[in-house]
Amino acid sequence: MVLRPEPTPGDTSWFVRDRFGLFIHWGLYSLPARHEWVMSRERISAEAYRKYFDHFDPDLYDPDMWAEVASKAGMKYFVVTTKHHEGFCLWDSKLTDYKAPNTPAGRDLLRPMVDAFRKRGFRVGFYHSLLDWHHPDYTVDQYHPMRDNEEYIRKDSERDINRYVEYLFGQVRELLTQYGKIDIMWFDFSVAPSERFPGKGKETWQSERLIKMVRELQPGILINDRLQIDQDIKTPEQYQPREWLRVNGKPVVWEACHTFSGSWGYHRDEATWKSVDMLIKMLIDTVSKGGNFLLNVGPTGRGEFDARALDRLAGIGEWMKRHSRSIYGCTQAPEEFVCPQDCRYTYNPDKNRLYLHVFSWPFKHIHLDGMAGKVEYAQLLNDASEITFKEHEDGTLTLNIPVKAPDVAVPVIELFLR
Ligand code: H79
Repeated sequence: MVLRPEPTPGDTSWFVRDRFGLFIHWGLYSLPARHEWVMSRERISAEAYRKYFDHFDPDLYDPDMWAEVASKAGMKYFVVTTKHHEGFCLWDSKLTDYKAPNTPAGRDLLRPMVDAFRKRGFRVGFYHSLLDWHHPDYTVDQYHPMRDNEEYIRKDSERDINRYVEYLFGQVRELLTQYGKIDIMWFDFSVAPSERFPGKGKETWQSERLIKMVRELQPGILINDRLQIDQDIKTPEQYQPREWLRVNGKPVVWEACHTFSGSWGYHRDEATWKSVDMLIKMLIDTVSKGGNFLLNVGPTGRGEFDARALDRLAGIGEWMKRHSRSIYGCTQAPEEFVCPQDCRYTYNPDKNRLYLHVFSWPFKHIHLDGMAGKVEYAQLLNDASEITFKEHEDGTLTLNIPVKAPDVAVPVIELFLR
């Protein structure tokens, strides 16, 4: 029996088929180029941060190229930071001056991106920060850049977080009414209370009312879990769950989000870049547990994907070109199929095919316990070359594999089940 996630209010049918998306973190923090949390980490005041606003000039921005690169990597949807915690808006919001059109960029940067990705068949997702370190009514909490500034904290008594929340509602309304059909609304995040400061969660954000508004404006939309009320998607961040994510014991729709290098925003000097091989294995591992994979790129302040990102995306695309069949429309294999060592199974329930991903290529044979009599035909997915097999009385099916592994990042054997 194939596991199915619990139904949710939104339409997840496309989401669990497409499996692979692009996250984009682009904002003023691409100029300091040392993590999107730079304002908080370095306790930078809104005034001191202003220099990035004044110098934001992405003259090489080419969203058509972004969409092309993502499409070639095999991605099917994208989620872009309309506003990150720093408060800067990529679109032409009528509710603030702190927006791309007022920087040297001089225009709405969101619309051409949405158009370019849609043109290539992408579903559209908006990331929107609940935190806002620029808004004058946003009160201090444990992450706020001014959390050590007593004078700033004292003025909290003059701040009215409800005025900020009104702004939040107004901006979400703009985003969901001016850019056509939006498929995902990705809110980030609810703040836990600390010793010194109260938290901000579903009461502060008025999450119930916000969700209601989002659903009225965009029926069918998917909403993530960070408003402190679970909706359509659980979103583990930079970590791989050991098994299909469950809530109250039941499997749910989930999406792992990951970076190339630990930073979401463009980070010039970050050295911990994952290899193409590792990223492909993370994608496979996620789908083998019934999840989606949302992989992030942080474009530069000039508006480009840097060479390291392009290299990884091209490498993933090279693999996806021949192996996407083991990703799209696939999910965790039914429990009866016991996965051999160093491998991952994915399963396409419509086609009744099982995909054996071999993370470490063994010598000559792979033994599949209990599979005798269940396989009609087997082949390597990269070149459709037959894999012969022998069935044993104890129920084992032994695949005869070449000594030399196929020259692909992760070889996949496609098993056509009876
Ligand atoms: O937008 C991306 C992150 O900026 C945001 N969510 C993704 C999608 C996010 N990352 N972490 N958090 C939200 C929660 C807070 C984590 C923290 Fe830290 C750990 C804050 C301080 C320590 C990591 C290191 C982030 C800043 C410094």
